[in-house]
Amino acid sequence: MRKKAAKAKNKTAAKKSAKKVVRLKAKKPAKKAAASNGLPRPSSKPWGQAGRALEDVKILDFTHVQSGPTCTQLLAYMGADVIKVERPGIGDFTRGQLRDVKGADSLYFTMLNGSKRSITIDSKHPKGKELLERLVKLCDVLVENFAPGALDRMGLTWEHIHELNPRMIVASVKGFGPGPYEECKVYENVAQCAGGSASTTGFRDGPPLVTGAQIGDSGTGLHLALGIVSALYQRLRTGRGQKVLCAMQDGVLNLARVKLRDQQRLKHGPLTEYSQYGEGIPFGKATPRAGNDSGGGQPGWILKCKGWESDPDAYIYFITQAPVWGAICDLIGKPEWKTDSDFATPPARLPRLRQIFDTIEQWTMTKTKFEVMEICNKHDIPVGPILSMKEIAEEPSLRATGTVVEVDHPTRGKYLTVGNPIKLSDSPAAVRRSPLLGEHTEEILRKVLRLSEKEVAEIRVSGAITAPEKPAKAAAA
Ligand code: CAO
Repeated sequence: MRKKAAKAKNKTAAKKSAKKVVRLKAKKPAKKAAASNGLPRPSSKPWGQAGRALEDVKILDFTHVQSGPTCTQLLAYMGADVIKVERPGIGDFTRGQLRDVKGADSLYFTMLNGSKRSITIDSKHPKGKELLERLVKLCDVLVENFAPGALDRMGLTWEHIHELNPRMIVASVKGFGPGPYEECKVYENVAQCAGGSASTTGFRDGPPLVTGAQIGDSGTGLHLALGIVSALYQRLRTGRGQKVLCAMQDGVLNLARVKLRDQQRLKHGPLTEYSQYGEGIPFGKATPRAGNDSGGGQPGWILKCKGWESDPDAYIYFITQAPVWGAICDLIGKPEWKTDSDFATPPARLPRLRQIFDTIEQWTMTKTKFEVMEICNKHDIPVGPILSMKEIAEEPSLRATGTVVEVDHPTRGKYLTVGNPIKLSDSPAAVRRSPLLGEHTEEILRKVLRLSEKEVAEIRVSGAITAPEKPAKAAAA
């Protein structure tokens, strides 16, 4: 009996555990479904061969100059089909600006419009308007950086676009957001000044300075690209487009946020990491210009290296990061500073930064910037050689990663451009040369808008895509 009972017990246990197994098995697919979040199965294609990130996205690109084109070029690198609309016979104004090769599109244009297609349409011509409306219906995103009101004057108000295509995302760069300056035209340096960069750049005893990096134009273009990709993602849920606005003033301020941080810190005392603190110079009411002081809590400065007398770029940025202070002292021949109470701790060093950097410079001046870099990196000391654009253009590692790319152009020959600085492991960037003015007009009319030969011929003579031509018969007569 006991045996029978034991057997029965075992059977029930076995059944229970079987049920458990079954239950576990049954749970698995449910778990899988939850994890998939409605996404397709992971592709089994080799990395980089599953299409590109924005492959199915069509962009109607009304951008010009720098801010907007930076954005759409990045989207094109990510795989979007970017159709750049340009005025017939003129195009993006920058095609002819800062021209270095006679008759060829300028580097200003070519380096901001790679991997795009160009269609010429006169947006003020009735037939041109018709073509644009058809493109609006087909595209996912319209990007523009005209002066305020210009798009509306073309008849492409948000309401009209939304009516034609409720899924359309309309992305704009403007100089300022809503407010007293919203009607103003804005270029790079205006934005650097209005966004707080210029007042905080330069030396304390000199005028405000603008930076070489185009944080107003290219910086805002980057912000806009993020806005567009986010709107595309939201559209997957909502099914509708939205307006994306990036004001250049806001973009610059976002990049200068550490200076707004310092503005607020001023209420509570001096900014001790600024060298003016160590020099005993009182702070005013606003964040001052900090020369080459580092923006973070680890003091740094630009120091001369061997050859500085003749080479304007023989300098290095040197950071006296606290954890490697001992190594720095040994390198520069000041081992006693490791224990000297005037130098041993970061707070003790703050009033003596000038003296410290002058002493480090005596050492860096005996070496080239690359030698300093090599020696310091062995000790984990953060330093940055001041690289000239010539050195960057010739740097093999930047070529190898596709950050600097050489492309061939039919009228200017080979030129260097900046490839995609954002590397996606499954979506390698395809960097192509910039298009000639209207190079893809007919291709787009035929293949995107699916117009017949007759329709294309009619448009050609209408003056909507080129300067009006005489019809063949009239020309022959
Ligand atoms: N067909 C017909 N007309 C066209 C056209 C086309 N395909 N493309 C553009 N145009 C017209 C526009 O309709 C506009 O005409 P209206 O003023 O009569 O409506 C005109 O060309 C030029 O537009 P714009 O005012 O934008 O150009 P601009 O050279 O006078 O100003 C800029 C340039 C950059 C100051 C201004 O566009 C701007 O403030 N943009 C927003 C901020 C920005 O992006 N600045 C970055 C510039 S990069 O440093």
